[in-house]
Amino acid sequence: MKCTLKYLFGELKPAGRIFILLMALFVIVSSLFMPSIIIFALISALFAVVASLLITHVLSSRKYSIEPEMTKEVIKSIKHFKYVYLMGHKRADFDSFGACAGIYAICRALGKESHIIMGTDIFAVKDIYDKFAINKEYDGVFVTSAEAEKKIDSQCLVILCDTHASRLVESSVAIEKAGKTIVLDHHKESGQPVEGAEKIFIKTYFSSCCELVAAILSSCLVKPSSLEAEALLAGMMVDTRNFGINSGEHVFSTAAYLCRCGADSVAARMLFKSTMALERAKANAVESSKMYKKGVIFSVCDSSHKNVYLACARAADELLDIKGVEASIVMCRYSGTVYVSARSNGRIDVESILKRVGGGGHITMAGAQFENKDIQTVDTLLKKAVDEYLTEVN
Ligand SMILES: [Mn+2]
Repeated sequence: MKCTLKYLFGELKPAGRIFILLMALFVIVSSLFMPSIIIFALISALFAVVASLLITHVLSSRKYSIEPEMTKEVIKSIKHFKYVYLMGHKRADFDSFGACAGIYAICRALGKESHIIMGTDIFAVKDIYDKFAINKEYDGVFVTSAEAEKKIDSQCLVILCDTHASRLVESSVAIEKAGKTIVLDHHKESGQPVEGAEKIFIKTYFSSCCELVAAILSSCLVKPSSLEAEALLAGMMVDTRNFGINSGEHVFSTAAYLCRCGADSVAARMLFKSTMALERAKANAVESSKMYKKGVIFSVCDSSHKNVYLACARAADELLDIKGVEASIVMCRYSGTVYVSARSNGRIDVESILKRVGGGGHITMAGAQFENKDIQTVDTLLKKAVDEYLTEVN
């Protein structure tokens, strides 16, 4: 009985609860003044209860139609905590940024104060970030890592998007200080996972973290704003290389859903405009590339550009468009660190190659970083990893 009552009142929406209370009041009043219609009133009340239960059941089963466990956990936790902090990986990209913007929409719908933590290097997402920054609706939403670390305590929930590796997290202090951390990622397990995260959801069948977040949004029937939908679409476009890879029916239906929410695909495409310096660095990397073996091409992106690793990633993308290239591996060195971007058309598993040298990612897209090593040493390590991989698969 206690359970039934809890179910009746706990699961019902406020309107359903008021409806039941009104019916109960109707029964009491009619029994006092018009005993003859008690039976009619009781039947009406019973009917109302059954109808409300059915409606609630239909609504709740529809509510979490996609990834019910993950969606339920995210919603339950957001409701439970006083503040929510959303965070991506270091050197934010469109996917981590878009995913945070999508979760922000859920927090807003649930009336929860939430903030998006922005690191120091936001070059890659500057254009979309600026669109949010000039919009008054997002006043005070973005905070720096230092501000967040000061404010976060046990009353705060942290949701980490697009990575689960501790070395890539924007702020590990935020996770340490928060009451709870949930991780939403689509990358294969790579490296040491973040410590102190209560729930880690790694769903590798999603093309991007943005697609994963869009699934949560549609599952809990929260509509993102058109700008948030644009950020989510941009994230999906980056991780699917403009719908060139990992783009099945589910990716296109998610893109259609985001367009229905107001995302402008042309505006999203415009976000990818490059700078002349980056394009030059990319072109140099493409020109100096050398085929290693079995369609694996190597190159070095030689530039003093502050964001050379972006040119490196784009060069790796572009090399894949060359006939005969199955996988591309591009290296660059910036402030003591060697960055590696690897791409593949799906026939060579670059994740398996980079995992051997401490990197991670996906079959078609992977990366690695090496501190205190020179390009030559990294080049040798990578070629050894390629050899090992090729012997293993052939
Ligand atoms: Mn991603």
